[in-house]
Amino acid sequence: MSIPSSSTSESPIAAVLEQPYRTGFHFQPPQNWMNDPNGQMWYNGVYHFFYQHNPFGPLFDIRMHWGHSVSYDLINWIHLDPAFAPTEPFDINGCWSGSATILPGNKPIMLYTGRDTQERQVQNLAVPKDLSDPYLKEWVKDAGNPVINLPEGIQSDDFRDPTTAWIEEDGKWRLLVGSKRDRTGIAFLYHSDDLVNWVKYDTPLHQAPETGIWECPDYFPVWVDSTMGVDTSVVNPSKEVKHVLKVSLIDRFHDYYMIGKYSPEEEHYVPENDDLTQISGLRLDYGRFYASKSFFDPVKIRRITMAWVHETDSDADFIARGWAGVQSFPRSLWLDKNQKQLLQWPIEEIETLYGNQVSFQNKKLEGLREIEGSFQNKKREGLHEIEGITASQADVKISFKFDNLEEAEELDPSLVDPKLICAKYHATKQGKFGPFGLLALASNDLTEQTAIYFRIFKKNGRYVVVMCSDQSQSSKKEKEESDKTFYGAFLDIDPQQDEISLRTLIDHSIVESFGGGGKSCITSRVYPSLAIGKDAKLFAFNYGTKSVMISEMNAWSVKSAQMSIEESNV
Ligand code: DQQ
Repeated sequence: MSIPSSSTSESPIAAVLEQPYRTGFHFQPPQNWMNDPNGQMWYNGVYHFFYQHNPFGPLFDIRMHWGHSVSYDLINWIHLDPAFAPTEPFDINGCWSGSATILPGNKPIMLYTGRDTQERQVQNLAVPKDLSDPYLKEWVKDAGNPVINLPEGIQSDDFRDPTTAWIEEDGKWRLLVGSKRDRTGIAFLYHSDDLVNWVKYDTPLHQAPETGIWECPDYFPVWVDSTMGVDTSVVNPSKEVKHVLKVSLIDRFHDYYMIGKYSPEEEHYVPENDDLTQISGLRLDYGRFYASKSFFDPVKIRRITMAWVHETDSDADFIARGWAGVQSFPRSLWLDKNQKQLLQWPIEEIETLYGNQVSFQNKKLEGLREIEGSFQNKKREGLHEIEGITASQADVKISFKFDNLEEAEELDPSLVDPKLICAKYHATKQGKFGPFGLLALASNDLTEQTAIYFRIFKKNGRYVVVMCSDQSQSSKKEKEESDKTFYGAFLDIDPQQDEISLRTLIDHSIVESFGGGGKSCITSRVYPSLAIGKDAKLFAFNYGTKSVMISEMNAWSVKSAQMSIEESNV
């Protein structure tokens, strides 16, 4: 179907849509507060996206609603009225996060957390009122709610965010609910014959000490040898699968995941990288990306995840803007060939928004003379401007390579946290092999820029690649008004063999980067005051003393998606 145009200048929300930090192709509701993605699914030709929402204002309100938008392509969105409001004794204090499950016979249901009259967290069931409504606008909450009560010994506010349910060989449904006991994070496992009566297993599916509450658990199978997605409920898969358990750790505000095997006989999960408590724990994204939730897309046989990209400025800014919260661009995810981590990549539908393209190959960025201290780029050295596209709304793919890395600097062995490495070796500190990468949302005088860059070190006779996002110069605003953090991740590649590739989606106030074909991802939320709209620039750069070859660069202007189509216009 063709999508009609969204709100125009006569619309009351038009002024909001023209603000400089509104995104062009990252999902946002027309106004007010949004946080976690909830209950995504594809049903009868339509993608549904629900989200934690305060429909009355731009600040978090514990009495959450479920916002609801639908789409035919995951790019353009039709805005609907909230699907759930806190109205019943079992959710009167808030309809919190939850997940969709499509039952055999093609019937969707929703399981979500309610905060009841006594502010206890309980799990509730809801079904669409009218399956023939293509947008499933109205939902009926089950009269028997809550379907899962707070377990004994668990604090009333430590029990939430049910996963998509899955069916096992015994024909029974399973689901997980996030929780904690003292500082031990827990994924409780339940089973049910009918999705209404649930019984908890004595032993959780998995738990880990010193991780705090596990919010928004996400649990799904991945093929060991394919980029395609697997339905959560696959029974007797035709090929080998592993299972991913993702948990959102609020104490660290990051989404961690494990890859492992599910043992149905023992009803527990055996992770292969159980190091959630360590700095080396795997994360979906090393920047701002929280409460992610994935779903299986049967149309293109893929698994897609999205996450809340939270603001970093103040409540006063949210009020002035009239909104807060952005969603990450939908990402396909699958298991890397090495079976040790996931790969993530923006869904291909982004190409429907592509405008002008610029490209080049084999461009050398010469090494710069050695300088003392930080690089003050008054002479604009080491830069190559990428012109001819809208630099504030773009998709950029660039690959770098070196001939010989023998002279790489030794990495101080005491530096094990990549975030601290990035803070020490920031974007304007010269090295040998790096920093090199992109300067996104840069002002003409370079006083504002978000650098996404790499450095190559040697450690124990091997090469180590560090990927960083330096937000210390993203905005001229004061620290209190803007996040000046450095984000960092190791990139698991061999820079002698592999090119170092970077893909970055730039969208006014969000910079979402994928290193090494999606091995390490870093999302930044930034508020430039000069590098806005047409005044934003984009550069490839190298401030290292060694030359680097850009083997290939392709960049596209990305047109605005229609994010707030009113249903009456469809
Ligand atoms: N947000 C929801 C909770 C969830 C948290 C409340 C994660 O259900 O645990 O808005 O951001």
